[in-house]
Amino acid sequence: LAQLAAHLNHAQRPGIYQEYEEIRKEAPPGTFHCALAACNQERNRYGDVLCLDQTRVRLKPRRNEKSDYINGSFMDGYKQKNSYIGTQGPLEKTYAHFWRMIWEQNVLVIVMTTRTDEGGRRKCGQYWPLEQGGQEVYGHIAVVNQRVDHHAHYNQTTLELHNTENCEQRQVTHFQYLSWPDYGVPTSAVTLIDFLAVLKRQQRAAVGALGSQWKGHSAGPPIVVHCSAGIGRTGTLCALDICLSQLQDTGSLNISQTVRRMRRQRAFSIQTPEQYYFCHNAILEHAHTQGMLTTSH
Ligand code: PTR
Ligand code: PTR
Ligand code: PTR
Repeated sequence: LAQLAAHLNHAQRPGIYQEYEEIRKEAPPGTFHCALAACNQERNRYGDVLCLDQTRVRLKPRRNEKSDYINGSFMDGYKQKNSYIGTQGPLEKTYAHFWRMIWEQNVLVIVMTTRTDEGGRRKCGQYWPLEQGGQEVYGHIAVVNQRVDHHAHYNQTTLELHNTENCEQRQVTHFQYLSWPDYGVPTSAVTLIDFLAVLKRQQRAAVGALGSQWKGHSAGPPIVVHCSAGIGRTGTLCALDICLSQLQDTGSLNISQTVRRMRRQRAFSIQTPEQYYFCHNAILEHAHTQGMLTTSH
């Protein structure tokens, strides 16, 4: 831990930026055939943010539908396969795909780290009913907004999903973090790390409530994380989560390795050198507030 502190304390911003540049130069280890297929173009929010074929989430085949494509990728967590699905902010044309993915992957927690509009531009569609009591139907999934809780930095919304084909019903919690502009970094590391803790608590509670109904691994189904493109803020949040878990488990961490591994699954994860630097700084700040570092800087 002392070593880590020394590393973080002495790591100068230019060195960390340089390290990020090297990571960014590495080509994604896979193919983008499906994401590039002509019929799937309208399913990508950004023409230059595509999913690797090897890790993309496939929608279950349906009659009369030719494509199983959604711009979303499975991402491993700390010692856990498929902890997250990183995905783009849904487009109007993909709302129904998004909700199908949520249903098919048994998702319990959705994390949104963008606002729908930023700087006068649409960053993400309004893909869920915003108002308490509101209801919308997306393909064969009906979504009811049961309750909204407003917190200083995020909103927490309880959604009830109805599958109109088999009449099953489920609850999903939607979190929207409000203090994080795109290409930027959050206004406060501690606030974001507190937010992470809230997400994990909710996931644990929801998996626990499923009891024996849930047959997958103990951490539960993937947590869906999205921003606008689903790489910058999404990658930063997931990288932080992984590094903090590793730190807690082993007392050490490796940010560059975590980010490299992540980019092999969700290509282009972490979009700017500032976001990469933020990961370092946030962990250091966290370690200080937790009293994990005895040396001061
Ligand atoms: N990403 C586009 C490009 O590089 O060509 C430009 C672009 C930037 C398009 C932002 C849209 C943008 O925002 P939004 O899709 O959220 O409105
Ligand atoms: N081509 C887009 C652009 O740069 O405008 C791609 C893009 C958009 C990349 C947003 C990252 C973005 O940020 P985030 O992944 O945090 O939404
Ligand atoms: N360099 C540390 C050591 O002395 O073993 C371990 C370490 C490695 C700590 C990397 C932090 C690291 O972060 P980054 O991968 O961003 O350099």
